[in-house]
Amino acid sequence: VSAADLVQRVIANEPRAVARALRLVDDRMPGTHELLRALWPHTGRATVIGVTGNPGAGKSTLCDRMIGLYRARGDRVGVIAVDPSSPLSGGAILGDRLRMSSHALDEGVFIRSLATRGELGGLSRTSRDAIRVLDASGHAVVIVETVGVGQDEIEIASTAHSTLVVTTPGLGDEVQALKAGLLECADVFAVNKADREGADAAIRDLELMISLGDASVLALSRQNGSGWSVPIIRCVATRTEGVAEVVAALDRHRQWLDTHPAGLARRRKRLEQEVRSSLRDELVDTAMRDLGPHLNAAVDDIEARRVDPYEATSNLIMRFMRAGS
Ligand SMILES: Nc1nc2c(ncn2[C@@H]2O[C@H](COP(=O)(O)OP(=O)(O)OP(=O)(O)O)[C@@H](O)[C@H]2O)c(=O)[nH]1
Ligand SMILES: [Mg+2]
Repeated sequence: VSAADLVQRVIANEPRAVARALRLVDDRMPGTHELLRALWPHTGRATVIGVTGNPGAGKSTLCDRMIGLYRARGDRVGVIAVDPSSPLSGGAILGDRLRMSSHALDEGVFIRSLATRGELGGLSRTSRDAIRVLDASGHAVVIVETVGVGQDEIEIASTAHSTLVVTTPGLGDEVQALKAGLLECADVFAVNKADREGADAAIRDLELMISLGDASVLALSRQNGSGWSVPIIRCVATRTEGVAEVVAALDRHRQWLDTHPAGLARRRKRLEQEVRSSLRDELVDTAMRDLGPHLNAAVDDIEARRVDPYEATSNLIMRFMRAGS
């Protein structure tokens, strides 16, 4: 198929074309750039929701039930399940697929897993581009599920319009550190598995952490006077309890983003971040293409202590700039 043909078929939401476009993006095949540029005018309509939280918190189950509610109001839903980079939690993708399998036969739901490539920033770029493909193909809601264990995963979740952080009662201290990172990016909290003991304590815990977090500069810029305070919603995903409240909170957050000055400022900041990271990715890619052979030589020189790493880097940059001019 020709590139223009693929674009038309993606926009028409032909499942095979969408799958093909996602594969292109995932493998960064030649032509990816052109495809994304051609799709860009057709993007910007989807609401992107990042779902993150500790392993096994019930993210996929909750997503499955949220999809049900979005479908009931006629929204098409795209899901990107990001494979955790940690080999410890490998195999989660199968779980994700399984947990959302109730929508497997629904043509209005497109679920796709993305694998970690291991290169810096690679995964967040791939997921951002995959979101664009699902947006262009007319999915009103795009959900990105990541396990909130690494910086990468949290970053991906926070490129979304709204970030839903899922936690569970009774996780204990090991999760406090994890929570601190998650806390910063949460727009909505779901305390899932509220059928278990300790849900009240978990909610109090979160309220406390959020109020303490208020004191930090970062949290201040996010909350005070911003017109948005992070709701904490109790749910039991397996019984579809609290799920409508989660969806409603996410709707309200999207409304806030579109109308409140602080929300608009945040959207603008996200775009700026995207351009920065896109610039970084493209620069590094281009530089590596040009400098590939010289990189080895530089490493040889550093190893033999003929040059220090700082000068070696400056030399490479100078060489790259000369090549470009
Ligand atoms: N008791 C109880 N169990 C739940 C609830 N929600 C999910 N579970 C169970 O928790 C387990 C993990 O659920 P998943 O939805 O796969 O969790 P996840 O966060 O997507 O897991 P990973 O993607 O592997 O990190 C499954 O056995 C679910 O049935 C709940 O509200 N209550
Ligand atoms: Mg999952």
